[in-house]
Amino acid sequence: MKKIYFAALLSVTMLTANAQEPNIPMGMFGAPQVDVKFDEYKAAPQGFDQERAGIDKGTVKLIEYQSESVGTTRKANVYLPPKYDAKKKYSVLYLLHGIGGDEWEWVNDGGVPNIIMDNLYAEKKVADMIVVMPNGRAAKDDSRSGGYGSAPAFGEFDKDLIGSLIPYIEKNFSVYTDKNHRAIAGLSMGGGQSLNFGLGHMDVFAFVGGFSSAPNTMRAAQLIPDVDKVKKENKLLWMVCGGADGLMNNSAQLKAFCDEKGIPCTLIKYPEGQHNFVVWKYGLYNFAQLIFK
Ligand code: FER
Repeated sequence: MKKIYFAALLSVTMLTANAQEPNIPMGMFGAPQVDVKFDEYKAAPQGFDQERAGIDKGTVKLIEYQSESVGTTRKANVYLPPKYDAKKKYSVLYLLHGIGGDEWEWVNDGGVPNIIMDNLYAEKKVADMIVVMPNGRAAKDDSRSGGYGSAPAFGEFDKDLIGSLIPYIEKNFSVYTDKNHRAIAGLSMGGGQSLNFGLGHMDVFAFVGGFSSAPNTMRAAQLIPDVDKVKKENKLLWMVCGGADGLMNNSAQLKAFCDEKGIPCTLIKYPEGQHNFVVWKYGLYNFAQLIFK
């Protein structure tokens, strides 16, 4: 029942114009209308998201920090890789949730980021990194009950992220503190946030990923006012979206712009993929292997 309600709300919202909605017609049922050349889809190997016996495991820790912009104590989950060693230095991936989620969505609702990362570590396919999963709803009430009404709070989150969370992480964990060791990616609303904040703050993040990014994604010409700057400063702009996801245009309009301007950018269409963790797990699995390298 909840699912049906959510799907109905999603399609109604997609057809309703809002300030950040694409300037591109969404078409019947939000079908993709931007003509774009997708990058090659390569399936993830069987078992990439299954817990494996006999390998070292990381841990997920809930942290609390004082948010200057929101004025409250806020929470985030932090994945520390197997054998996290404070004598070493790690890069940081900030991994954001969707409109119905919070700091627990990736961990508890089917994203299994710790399993995906543990498996990648065991196969030596990722650089040393920790993964920070914040609450992206920058409001005093940052609970899931906010629904679509909390969309503006998602837009405010960069102030909290850059002003309070990043400094907290850099003070309390053994991590590098420069843009070349920070990445941002997320699912749906979190994908839009990652594209907006990642490209909007290229002095903070060099690696940017959007998985099934939502209509909060800014239009490409606004997002990338300076083509030369993004070519110089961004090290990775990587997106995936399900082929059966009505939100494809948010990613496709950015990909089309980048292709036209010669900006390196990846957009993979997950075959028949819908708006769910099948696509988002694939996103994390691939994005994590491309960053900090
Ligand atoms: C919308 C459709 C989808 C929208 C947000 C979403 C703010 C987000 C979905 C998600 O995060 O799963 O029109 O407007």
